[in-house]
Amino acid sequence: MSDTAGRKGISRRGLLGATAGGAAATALGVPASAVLAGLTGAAVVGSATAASASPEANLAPGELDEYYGFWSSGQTGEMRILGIPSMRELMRVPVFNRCSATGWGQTNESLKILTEGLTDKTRKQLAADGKKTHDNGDLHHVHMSFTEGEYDGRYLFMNDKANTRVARVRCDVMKADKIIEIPNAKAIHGLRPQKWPRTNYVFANGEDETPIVNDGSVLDDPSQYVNFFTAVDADEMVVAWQVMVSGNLDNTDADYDGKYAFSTSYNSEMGVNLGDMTAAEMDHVVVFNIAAIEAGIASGDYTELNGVKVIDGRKGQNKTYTRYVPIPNNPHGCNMAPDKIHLCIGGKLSPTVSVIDVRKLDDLFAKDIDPRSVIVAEPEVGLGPLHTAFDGDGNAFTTVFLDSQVVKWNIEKAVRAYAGETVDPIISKVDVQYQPGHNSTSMGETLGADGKWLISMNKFSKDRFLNVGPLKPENEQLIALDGDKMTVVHDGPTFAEPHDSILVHRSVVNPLNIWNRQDPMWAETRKQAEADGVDIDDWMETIIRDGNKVRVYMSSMAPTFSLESFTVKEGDEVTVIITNLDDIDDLTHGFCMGNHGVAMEIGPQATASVTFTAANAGVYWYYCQWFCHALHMEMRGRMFVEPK
Ligand code: RUQ
Ligand code: CUA
Ligand code: CA
Repeated sequence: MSDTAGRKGISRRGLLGATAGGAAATALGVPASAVLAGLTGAAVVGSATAASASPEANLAPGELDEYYGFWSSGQTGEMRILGIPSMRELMRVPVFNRCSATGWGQTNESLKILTEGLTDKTRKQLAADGKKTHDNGDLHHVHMSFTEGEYDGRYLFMNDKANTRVARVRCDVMKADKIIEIPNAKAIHGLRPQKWPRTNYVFANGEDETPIVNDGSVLDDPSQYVNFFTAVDADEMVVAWQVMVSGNLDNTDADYDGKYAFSTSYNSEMGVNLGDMTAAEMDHVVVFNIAAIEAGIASGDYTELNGVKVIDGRKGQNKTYTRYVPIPNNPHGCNMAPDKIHLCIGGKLSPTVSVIDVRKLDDLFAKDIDPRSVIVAEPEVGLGPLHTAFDGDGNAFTTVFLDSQVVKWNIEKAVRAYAGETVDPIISKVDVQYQPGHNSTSMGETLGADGKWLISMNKFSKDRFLNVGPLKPENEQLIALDGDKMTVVHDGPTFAEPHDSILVHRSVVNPLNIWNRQDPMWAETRKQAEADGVDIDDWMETIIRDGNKVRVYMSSMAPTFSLESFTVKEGDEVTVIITNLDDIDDLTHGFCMGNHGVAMEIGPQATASVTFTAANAGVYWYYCQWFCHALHMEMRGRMFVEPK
């Protein structure tokens, strides 16, 4: 199947009518794969239900998926890659977490990425705890870079709510290359790339309020508490500017014109407990005027705070930068429709989705019109609306947490109903299991929304799976979109937590199979090797002593390390640098130093290094911990630690 053919509307299999046939055949005990192979083709063509356009979820073994799913993992702190529609988990990419398998958080290359963007306060905190980096994260939102409203396959950006960070993952190797801590803000939650003209900025919301000067002199004076909206320069991965706002910030999105960004706030009250935070009838959405903010920065209308240029966009301040649109009650999700017009805000405590027409925002800023007049629809969708996804036909899919449903509704009809017409915008509802948070549609946050698949990411699985103890998996469900119908076709248990995802057509993503030797990931290591007179692109078996620091250079080629053994002294700080000289697809080696808590991945043509202390005299085996060869078990060697 050509990639572009599968992208719009009906799949090849849908055209063949294999879906309806597959379901019928499965009921009769015929494997769906047999139907796909055309074995029962004649019966399918003759079937009255064969006209169904419902896409086929079951892939035969070896068959490739049509979409990449890029998944957040919540409090696990990693990014995950799934194949859609099969829902097979393809890869876990450690980002904010410490990874036992790959050595992320331990190798010198990953530690550089994890530590270079930290603030001084965090360095102090880590040093106090004897740590180099945080080893946890809370990764909620993964989004791809855009060019003119379409995914461009360059980068994925993601937040860490736990430790106020933003990370970027390179799509060519699927590894993080930049991680920065955001100054001033606390708890980066909502995160979205700019869609138009390209992702120059990544917008990031600080969810938690703190005193402007957070030095321990202020506790219970809400008037001194603020929150920060951050624009990260997506190319350089540095903070471009921040806007100080009133209320807190939850989720964010950007328009398709490159003019505005938006953030929901559930705590316009600036409360510090549940009662306070839910006290007001109305909270708000903050609208950020990008060009005005850039002009304000350029003209010097900012305060410098911890090295960041901060614009004051609080209520009652300069209204050219921000506007506050009142929204009922503790709003949450913030999703821009691919019609380029409608921004959908999930009401959470209100059963409504508030729809903003972004074409009215120019007047909101220029003419000071009533902020509520930019609302053009407010359909009642059910209890606990959280997030909204879209197809390419003007329809929206909103998760309703308390009702445990996904609700399909038509945006245009909702606008007409709001204007007084008697028309019901609700098209259909489907029960999901249970309590959905985010949902996502195939290509749904781009101009190429294709309305084929919907994922409902549910916070609870309850009775859907075998009991595994008090801690249960969550459940993400694949829903086939077929005309007005939504059909749950797959339950997928996930470990903490299927927070959010994007479904990206595979034609957009083209990762490498083998690392490029000149990759910047190990540039520092290369520099050190050059200083040591070692060529890391070639066979290496060099040991450099530099005081009590020892650098051990070796190569790996299945099934051997170039060094069968090396000797150091008790108390030495040992750095092992390995280049994997194999340049074969899928031939990853590992290095694990027994009883030292040291292990790492070395991909084909990659260099990786790790530093540890040889604290105890004796013989220690190191081994390849990535199955690579029939003689993988024999791929090992000894470190001899001489007594002092
Ligand atoms: S937010 S469940 Cu962290 Cu994405 Cu809405
Ligand atoms: Cu090399 Cu296993
Ligand atoms: Ca509130």
